[in-house]
Amino acid sequence: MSTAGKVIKCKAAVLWGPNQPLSIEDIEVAPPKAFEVRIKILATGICLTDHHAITGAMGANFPVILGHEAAGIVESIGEGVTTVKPGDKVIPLTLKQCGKCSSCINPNGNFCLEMNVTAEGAWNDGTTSFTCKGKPVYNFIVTSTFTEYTVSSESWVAKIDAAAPLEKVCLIGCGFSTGYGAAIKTAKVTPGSTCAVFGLGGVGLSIIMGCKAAGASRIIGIDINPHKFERAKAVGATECINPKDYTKPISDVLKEMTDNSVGYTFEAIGRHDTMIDALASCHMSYGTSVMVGVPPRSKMLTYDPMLLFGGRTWKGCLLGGWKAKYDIPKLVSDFMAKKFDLDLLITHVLPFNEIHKGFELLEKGESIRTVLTF
Ligand code: COD
Ligand code: ZN
Ligand code: ZN
Repeated sequence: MSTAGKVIKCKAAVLWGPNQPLSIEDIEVAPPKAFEVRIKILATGICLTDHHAITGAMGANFPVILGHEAAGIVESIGEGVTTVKPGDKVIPLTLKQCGKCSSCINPNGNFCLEMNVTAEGAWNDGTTSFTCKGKPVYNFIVTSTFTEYTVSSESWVAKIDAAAPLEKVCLIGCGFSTGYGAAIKTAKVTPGSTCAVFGLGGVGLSIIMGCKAAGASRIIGIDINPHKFERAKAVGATECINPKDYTKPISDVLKEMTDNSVGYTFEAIGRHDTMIDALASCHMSYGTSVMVGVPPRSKMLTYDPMLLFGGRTWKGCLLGGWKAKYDIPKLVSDFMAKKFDLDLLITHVLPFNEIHKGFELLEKGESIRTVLTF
């Protein structure tokens, strides 16, 4: 029996307030209105940003359904939707693409200027698509994927290859694309170059995969936790170093190791001191450093402008710089063509009802990515 046009009752993990446990609840999901898409979620990763929303480090309206790194199948579409249809495999997007604003029409922009309209977790008319116990439940970055069904807007949904394994390509919705794009799309790493990656969590590993795919000949991983080195080497790092093993600044260590030839550096930790270290570690004249880690909120950074005076480039990026609606399907095709291996990032696969265990693994630093399946 078709569910199109009807309210769907299903299970979702609802967060009623900051620092509360995620609660698996029965919720109602409204049918998609004009230009909306209702999606049956089949796999979702757990990302650090979801954890930030639980702890309050990232703002959200409550109650909320978190989750933003997923893949699923379109269940039904609202009036006017033309780019996806029921049955299509899709990835819900955390960056919309209106296709018309100055950012969308520029080949180098991916941060659509219309992004702020849905920042409150409700639609433009103030409504939400979810209810639980008679109360409206807000969405998270328009994705809300810790639920069996979600509703998104057409410009926030990308149709992907019908043969794609959803329990793997869900990572292309956030963490993988962020790191891989930082190397390929934002830094535009060149073949034969030397790269250094600060922070060897899931984002750092994805950066390494991007550097490798771009043809870098040396990729140096840097982390204060040497347990991270093995996996970093498995995804493509040619060597790994621990700043704690040296007394001199890490930028000097890298300079000596490479005969002063580090073309690209990446910061995937989210700390001011390592952002400066990464900047100082790329070549003083032609080097590029990309800030990928989310900087601490509302804190200013002081740095010596001489670091840039010689010609270095300092950049940042969101979702690796990809134009989400257009580039995410291409990344899925690249995965299908075996250009990279997502299995190297997936350390755990759990059923959705074990979501708490997934967050515990994240808190203890035991997982790179946990994928929840429905
Ligand atoms: N020096 C070297 N390594 C360090 C240091 C230090 N001082 N401090 C910590 N580290 C290491 C840790 O040992 C760890 O291995 C690594 O840094 C960080 O890894 P994780 O696993 O904590 O984090 P990730 O890889 O999941 O990445 C998260 C970031 C911290 C990079 C976070 O800022 C982020 O998610 N950035 C992506 C931003 C983005 O665009 N997201 C899209 C929307 S969610
Ligand atoms: Zn994320
Ligand atoms: Zn736009």
